Amino acid sequence: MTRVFSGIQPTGDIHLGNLLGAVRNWVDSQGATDSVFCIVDLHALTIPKDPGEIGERTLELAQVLIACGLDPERVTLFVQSHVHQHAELGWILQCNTSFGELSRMTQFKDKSSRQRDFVSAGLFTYPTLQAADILLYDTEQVPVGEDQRQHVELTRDVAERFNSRFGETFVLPEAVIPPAAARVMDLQNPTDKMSKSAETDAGTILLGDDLARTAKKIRRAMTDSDNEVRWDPAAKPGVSNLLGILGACTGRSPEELAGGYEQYGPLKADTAEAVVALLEPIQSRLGELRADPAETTRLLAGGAEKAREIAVPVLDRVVCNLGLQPR
Ligand code: ATP
Ligand code: LTN
Repeated sequence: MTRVFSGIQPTGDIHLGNLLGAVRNWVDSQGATDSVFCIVDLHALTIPKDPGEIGERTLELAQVLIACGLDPERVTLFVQSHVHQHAELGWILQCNTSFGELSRMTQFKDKSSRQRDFVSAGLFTYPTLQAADILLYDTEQVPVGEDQRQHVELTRDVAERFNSRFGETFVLPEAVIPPAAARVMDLQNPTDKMSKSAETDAGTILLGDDLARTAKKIRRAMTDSDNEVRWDPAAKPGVSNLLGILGACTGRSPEELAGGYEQYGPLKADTAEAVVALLEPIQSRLGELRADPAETTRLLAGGAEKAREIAVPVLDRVVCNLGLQPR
């Protein structure tokens, strides 16, 4: 089976865009692939946080992922800092990546320009830790959003360079980017993507939101004034976003759905109903998991054990090919 690896940062609350654009694809691929999913808490350290915050959010994110249907029996779900090999390989790869390569990373340019007081060295070397995440598992495919393509390309370049200097060591991974239709837009600002970091949450559907509030946010979604229901993301971003969400929830195409509506009202009502139906069972499972946090902790410990079974021999291979003194 194809080895798949992806990582998600424990920052911010998970929203409908994350669910429909990423997490649901992970859930659907269980069983057909050999998947490893990592909550990348060490990556979250690159931007200053209060003590304890990352730990709390890590547990929450694990609960959300499991509530969304990720099954720790069928995939490997674990926390990055629980598997020391990530940090160790991250250092080795830092020493095989050039300053120039890292300087070209657009995520660094973006994120560093938004930090006023303190730009950590870790924010700059972040992509080498991400490369370690991926290469430690002999990963073939990395499902990520378009914004991460550059980091996966860098990972390939670093792996190729290492292989040519030290002999065949790493499998070369490939980014798998979902189609743009999987992009959920902000309900109030439909030309921007739905995002954790939006200024207000009126256009964002959080997975933990009260369902009555969720339905209300959808009924109040921004649409345009001509009152014609048509799938046309460029000319009619608000209506197309609702059709896209309804389509993603019901497994139908947005174009086909558009033909069934004459007015915005019924489209909004049906979209609200479909989203509530999607979120209801997730919230009820989330409630159970929150009532028993020890269960999630136990599942994560099991995940880290499975992860180490793959990561330890790969790091041994790296150390051996580098020619360090055997341990
Ligand atoms: P931020 O809002 O801070 O940019 P984010 O909400 O984009 O964060 P990430 O942690 O960067 O979330 O992404 C997690 C996953 O969710 C990625 O695979 C990303 O492509 C996907 N994703 C994020 N937002 C959307 C969206 N609006 N529609 C579809 N997929 C999304
Ligand atoms: N950089 C990614 C998160 C991430 C990741 C990974 C994704 C860290 N390590 C390994 C795929 C594979 C982000 O910011 N979304």
